[in-house]
Parts: sequence; C-alpha cells; structure tokens
Amino acid sequence: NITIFRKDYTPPSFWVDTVEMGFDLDPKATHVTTRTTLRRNTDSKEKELVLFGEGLKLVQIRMNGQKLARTAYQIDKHSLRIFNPPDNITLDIETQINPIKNTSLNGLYVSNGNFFTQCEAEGFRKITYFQDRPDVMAKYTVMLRADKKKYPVLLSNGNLIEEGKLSGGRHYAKWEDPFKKPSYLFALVAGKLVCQEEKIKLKSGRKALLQVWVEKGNLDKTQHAMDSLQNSIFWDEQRFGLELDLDRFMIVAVSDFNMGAMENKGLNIFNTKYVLANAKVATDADYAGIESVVGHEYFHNWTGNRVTCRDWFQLSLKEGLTVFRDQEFSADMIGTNSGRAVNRIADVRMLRQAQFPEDAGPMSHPVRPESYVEINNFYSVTVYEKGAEVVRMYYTLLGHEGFRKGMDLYFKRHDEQAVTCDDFRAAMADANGRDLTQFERWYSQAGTPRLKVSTTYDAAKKTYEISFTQSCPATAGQSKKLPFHIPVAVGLLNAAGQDMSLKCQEQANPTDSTTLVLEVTKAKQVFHFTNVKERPTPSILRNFSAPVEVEINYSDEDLAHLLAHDSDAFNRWEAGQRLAMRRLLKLTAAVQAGKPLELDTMFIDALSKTLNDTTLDAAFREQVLTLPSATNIAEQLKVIDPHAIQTARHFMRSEITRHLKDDLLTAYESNLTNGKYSPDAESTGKRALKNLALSYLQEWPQDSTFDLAHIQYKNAKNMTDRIGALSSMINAAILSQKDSASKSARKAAQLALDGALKDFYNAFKNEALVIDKWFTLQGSAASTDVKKMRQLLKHPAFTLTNPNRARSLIFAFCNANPAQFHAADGSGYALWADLVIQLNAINPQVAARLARSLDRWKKYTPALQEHMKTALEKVASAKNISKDVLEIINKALA
Ligand code: B3K
Ligand code: ZN
Repeated sequence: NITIFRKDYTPPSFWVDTVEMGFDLDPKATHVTTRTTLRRNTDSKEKELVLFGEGLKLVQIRMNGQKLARTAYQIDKHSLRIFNPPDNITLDIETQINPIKNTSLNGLYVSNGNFFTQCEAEGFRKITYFQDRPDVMAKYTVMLRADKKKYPVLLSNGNLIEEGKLSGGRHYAKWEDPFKKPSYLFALVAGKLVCQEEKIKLKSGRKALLQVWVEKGNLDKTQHAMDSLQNSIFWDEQRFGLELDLDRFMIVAVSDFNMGAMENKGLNIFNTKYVLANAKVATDADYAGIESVVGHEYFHNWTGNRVTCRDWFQLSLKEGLTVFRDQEFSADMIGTNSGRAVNRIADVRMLRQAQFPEDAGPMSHPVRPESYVEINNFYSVTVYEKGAEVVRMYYTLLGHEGFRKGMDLYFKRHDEQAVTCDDFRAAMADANGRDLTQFERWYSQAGTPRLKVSTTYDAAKKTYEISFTQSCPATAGQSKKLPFHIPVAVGLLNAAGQDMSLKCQEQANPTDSTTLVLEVTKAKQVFHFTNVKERPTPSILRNFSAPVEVEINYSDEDLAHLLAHDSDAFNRWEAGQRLAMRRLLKLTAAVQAGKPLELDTMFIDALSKTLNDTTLDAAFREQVLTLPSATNIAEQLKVIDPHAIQTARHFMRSEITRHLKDDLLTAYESNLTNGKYSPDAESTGKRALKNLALSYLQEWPQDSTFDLAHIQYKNAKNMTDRIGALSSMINAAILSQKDSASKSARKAAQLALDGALKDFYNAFKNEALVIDKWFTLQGSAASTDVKKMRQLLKHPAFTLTNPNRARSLIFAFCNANPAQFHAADGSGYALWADLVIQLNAINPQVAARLARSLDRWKKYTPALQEHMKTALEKVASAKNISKDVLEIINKALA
C-alpha cells in the first residue's frame, strides 16, 4: 500500500478536451466505449500518458484511429501506460465491467435492479481507463443504451439532447453536459424510477426544470426535498449572487449508498435517507438533515463543480466551504429568535463529539492533509466540519461584506478551474487588502488549539485586561506547532447582566459595539480595555468564533450569570455546559474512588431557571438541558473509564429529575404539538423539549411517568413523537430493572416495550428507513449486550450489504452504546473485529468507517486497552484486508 504525498503533486501530462462515452447497460456485462481527445500539457515533464483503471476488462484500445500495438502500452492492476504518445491524440477505449458484482458501491453498480454510479473520489477508473484526477476537466457527451422495459429511465449529466428506440426492445438517450468537469462528477442512472418535477424561474428570468427521482411508491415523500432544492436555489442567488447554470437539475434517491449524497453535475445522487420524508416516516431531525444535504449538494454546483479541487489534498476547498454554506443556509431558513444559535450549538456539539477526538487521535490530520493511503478515509470530520470552521473564521474576520467580496473574487479568478486552498485564501486576502499569511496554519497544522484566558480588573483605573496564551498539542506526525491566527469574539457583562460597550486599545472597533473580535496571533497576547466601570464577567469566544478549547477560571457564579444573561445565546448554552461538565468530571472521579455521589442545588437551580423561562425558545431550552455526552466527558479525561462515566451521567440525570419532576412534567404538558404535523423550527423545538422532558421523567420510575411514554407511543401522529416515546420506553424498562420499582411494574414496563417494538416493526416493515431506526434504537439500548447483538444481526431484515442497514445496527452499538460496547470481557471489541472483517469483504468504505470506532483505544483503562489491542491485531492480520481498513488499523496500532 503506497502513501501519496501532497508535496509530490505534478500537473497531468495531457489535457483532455472532450469525452464521448457510450454505455450498453447490462447488469453482468456492461460495455463502455470512451473516445477522448487529448493534447500535451507543455508544463509537464512527464512524457508518458498514464490512465488509471481498476477491475476493468480491456476490450480494445485505439489511438488516432489505429489499433494500439501491444508494445506501445503497458497494463497493470491500477493503470494503463502509453509510451511516447504524440502531442495530439484521439483515444478510443472499450472496456467491459460487471456492475451486479460491484458491492463496493463505488463505480457503476446495481441497486434494487437499477443502475447508479459513484465516482468521487476515484470511482471513474472502475468504468474506463482515464486520467481520473480532478485537475483534468473536460466536456462530456454520454450515450446510454438499455432494455426499454427494464430500464425505462436513462439519465446522465447536463441536458438530454436526443432519445429514441433501438431494435430488440432497447432504447437510447443522449446527454450533453455544457460545462467542463472532472471525472469524479460524472454520473449515470438507469432503471425504473418516477419523478416529481417543477419548473422555476431563475433570477435572470431563465427557466429551469427540477426533478426528484425515486422508486415508485415513494412519490408521497419527495415534497420536502423539492422544497429544499428550491429554497437552496433562491438562497444562493440572494446570498452569493450565484445562479443555477443548467436548464435542468435532477436529484435521484438510491437505497444502497455509501454516504449522504453526491453532487454530480446536474444529476445529484442521494441516499434515500436524505430525500424521502413525510410525517409518518421521518423525524424532525430527518427533515432538517434533508434540507441541509439538499442544500449542500446544490451549493457544490458552484463551490466544487464550477470551481473544483486541483488534487484531493485540497478536498476541504470544496467541502469546508460547502458545509459552511449549508450551515448558513439552514440558519437563514430557520426564522425563530434563537434558531441561528440553536443550529450553531448543534454544529459545535457535533464538532466536539467527532472532530475533537479525531484531531487528538491516530487519524489526526490537518484540514489540508499532507498524505494518504486511501483518499476515501479523508472525507473526514476534520476536512468537512473543521474545514467549515476555518471558512467561518474568514467570515468572522472579514465580516459579511468582506467575505462576499472574497467569494466574488474567487469566482472571478477561478471559474472552470481546478485550484487550491491557497487560491481561496489569496482571494479572501486580496479582496479585502488583508494579510492572511499566518492564517495558512489552520490548513497545515492538525490538533485542537488550547486558548488559556486570564483577566485582571483595576477598579481605580477602570481598566480590564484579557490575556491569552495559545498552544496546540502534538498530533500524529506533528510535534511542534506555531501560533494560529485566532479570531476571539468577546463581550463583557455588567452585574445586571447587560453588555457593556467596549473600548479596546489594541483592536479598533465601531463605537458602541458590544462584541469585539480580538485577533490573537501570538503565543501570548494581552488586550487592554478602558473605561470599564465595574468588574465585568467576560463572555469569551462568542458564537464559537474559532475551533479551539478555551480554558478559563470561571466561578460557578460567573457561569450562572452568563447562563442567565449573556446576549450571545451560544455562550449562554456554553456556560450551562461548563457547569455540567465540571460536575460530571467530579462525579466520575467519585465513582472511581468509591465515594458517595452528590449534586449541588446551585446547578439544579440554574437549570430550572432556564427550563421554566418560557420567554426562551423551547429549542434553546432543550439544548441547555441536554448534558454533555459520554464522549465529551471522555475527551476531558486522561484515562477513559466508560462505566464510571455512565454511572456519573446517570446519577446526574436522576438527580435533576428528582428535583425538577414537576417542572419537567409542566414542560412536557405545555409543549404538546397538536394538529397537523409541520417540521418548522418552533414545533420542532417544542417536540424536542417535550421528548427530552419525557426521557428525564423516566429517571424517576413510576407508573405515571411510564404511562406517559406508553400513551405517547400509542397516540403518536408523527415519527418524532413515536421514536421519542419508544426510546423513553426502552430506558424506562432498563431503569426499572435497577431501581426500586415493584416486580409487577417492572414486568409491565418490559411487556409494554416488547409489544411496542413488535408493533413498530409490523407497522413499518415496508419502510426501509424506518426499520433502520428500529435497529438503531436497539443497537444503542443499554440493555442490548453482545449476545442480543448477535441475535439482531441474524434478524431476517438485517443485512451487511446495505450500508444504511449495516450502520443502523452496528454503528449504533459500537459508537453509541458505551455501556455494552466496552463490556469488561472485551466481547464488544471481538464482535467489532468480526464485523470489520466481514464488511471489508463487501464494502471497504463502510468497513473503514467502522474501523474508526477504536481510534481512542490508547486512552482507555489498561484492561480495556488490552482487549482493544487484541481486536485491532485480529483485523490487521486477517486475509485480504483493503487498504481502506488497513490504513486505519495500522495508524491506530502505530
Ligand atoms: N462529495 C461527496 C462525498 C464523496 C465521498 C467519497 N468517498 C458528498 C459531499 O460531500 O457532498
Ligand atoms: Zn460536500
């Protein structure tokens, strides 16, 4: 397995102008003809023409009309090399492939009898021999031929220019994409599909046809995706002045898919999970997910497709930027008071949950990685989510207008080019006359920076000082770090909880502003504030203005003050999380030391104030009442003891419930959403708070609280309430085993739960995405041990070949069921190893994701570490392990 380095980039030896492809589609033997016109790149020193190809049967190759002599080229497992080609070439290549056998879901494959492609990053080479690299951009024409009965719909990128009948019951469709594109954006779809379509008018007055294609029977679930697409189109016109450049834009849903969706030019292919929704089958979270993924893929049309990446090390150029754009889109769509902040909180939760651990573990890499073995492993939370934070920092540093100027210049300079992260940074800098040289370190240095903050107030001089000390822990392959350019948004609260107006000596700001973006660029830096009339409470890193960890000595009173008053809703929430985290760490230590567990009333009072403050949006209150996750807690510890964390967290939840039963019940009852289901922000927030209250109430096992869940299940009119009730019933059944509930109550809880699970399965057995939820509920239930897991894996509805289904059960167990996955005897890890090995043979990309579950193994208690190591070694020594999985395992073991 070879490592590819960023420093080794060289331009391609040939440019490709046009690509004409022909497909004779057949599940077992698809015939592909590819005619390309190439011309030598005079900037390249490379003489040969190297085409990549994988798993292809080469039928014929001709150069400039002549059959290519066997001595003129060489073929190995991964490439076809043409010696001494002339400067201008027309190449004709015929290959044959076997889509039905393709379980990797990469390249051309079959799902439910229909054909689909996935070419990013390197799937095109599984279709034909080609310079399959993003800096080779060409214009494509595609002719599809297939049996008309079996494959009535034939789609590819761009515009349909011709279609008709062929002999033998076959038909054809010819597509032409008017824009140059890299091969990874090629797509075709063929099969039995139906669509919802609408015509819209674009800003320029041009009309465009929008289509959402699904399998028959799912047309009642496409409206939300269609609405989201239209909202995305209008938002991009408004916010960035970017118009849809095609006359036709298609979304196709497929149930076998490795990730969320793919931005193929004009023909987005989506996991059904991010298309199909109605109140019966989809939760509020599903609705929000669809909106953001539809937005994300659509926004790629400019950030990714019109301007693409020079090489895969630049992946964050398109992904970080496009995630930032989809986050802003969702925030602009939400329209409630605290909606923006609630979205921001959810994004930061996710960053801390997944990206911070990645950045501290064996797979840590900079936003622009320096090397890879398998590029698919770098479609990571670092490249995507941290990459989006990096883009957000430009936005914070340059302001709304400044950022827009930078975007405009980026498109002006680079339209229809393949470029780098440096090009993006240069556009941002040049458009604003700013020096962003140091900012480059966000792209080259891995790790989550630490920002230590200390403050001093001089009452006599009325001055206030904030000192910052930044550092960054060593990460895989990077021991020394240089200071980052960190925008730190700061506010100062007076004793009444109001924002003070700020005057800072080091940082000019508009008069009367109450939030100031301090630019920390040195290892140590002090900012002086003048005319500060009383000792303030500092609100640091408002709206999470940089992806760093802030260490600051707040007193509990400071935090309660911030939680109650900060004008920055993000930091209000953050203060609550800090109060909780302190206590969770203490409780975890107490569990380990065998000391009694206690929780102070000050914390509970602070929570109860928020819970009962009905001037706050329900969505925001729900976020404040949601405790830091087990993973968040684990990351704060030197040694992870998952069982101690569980016990501590459970104790805190039950104490909160013991004190706030009545308030929780009130929150439950006053947030019922009756009437027609709508996934708008206000109703979503109400359901979230109601279901959170319901789950807390189960910590106080009583017939009445359990009945609440059971009745909600029976009467549920939408999937959010149904799932909310069911997961509360699961927890209630578990808790009633532990606590003092009577024997008959215990039995009743278990019986009701069994009944509900059965009922749920029967009611939705024809809705694959809902059955995924059914598996997830059980995979993550603290009552599901390894033995129960092995039973669920044998359930007739379970399969490893469908990624959604495999993930629904297995990832839930390995990533969201710490109590059982970390079973003391190592049986959870042994199961993990078996499954990684089995999945590896079917789908290396899915297997490699699962392989990540043991990333942090070196942080666990010695006994667990030992078991984890055994499991990792088992995978490492198994036969035929893909480079996808090996890269992960080898880095973990290194
Ligand atoms: N660009 C695709 C991801 C492709 C993943 C390849 N392993 C989806 C997206 O980010 O929009
Ligand atoms: Zn993307």
